[in-house]
Amino acid sequence: MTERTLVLVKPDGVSRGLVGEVITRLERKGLRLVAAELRTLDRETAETHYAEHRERPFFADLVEFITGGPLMALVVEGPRAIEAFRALAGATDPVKAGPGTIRGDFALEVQNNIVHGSDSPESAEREVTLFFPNLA
Ligand code: RTP
Ligand code: MG
Repeated sequence: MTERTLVLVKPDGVSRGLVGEVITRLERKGLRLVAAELRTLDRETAETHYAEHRERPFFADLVEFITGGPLMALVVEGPRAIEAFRALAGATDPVKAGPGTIRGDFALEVQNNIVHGSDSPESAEREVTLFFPNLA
């Protein structure tokens, strides 16, 4: 069944010139771009996006990081797109992410891990609507 997921190339990925690399990898996998926008998040949107982590010790740093420069927001579609993109991204901690994954190939630090991908159908719906309210 076709589903949609929200992918972010985080500010570290944008500043390192990895937008094209991420898009190439997801397109090569067979996923399809539905929407794309380069934007800098305001604090409120960032805190809403990462609301599940509000009580975590890294939350303030995470919000600083994700609002610290432009990010590339993408809506991506395909069969099991949520799981498919999370597999392309690799583990949250880039040192544990396998070689061949985006995080495994391009990152070393847990916060600066290049990409975000929605983690469930419920998160995907919430996040796609947050970033692209006009998307049907
Ligand atoms: P994401 O939400 O960004 O796709 O990443 P994820 O599901 O793999 O990981 P999650 O547990 O949701 O964490 C969200 C983001 O917070 C940063 N983080 N920092 N300093 C830390 O210990 C720490 N832990 C997580 C990362 O940027 C992570 O992707
Ligand atoms: Mg997450």
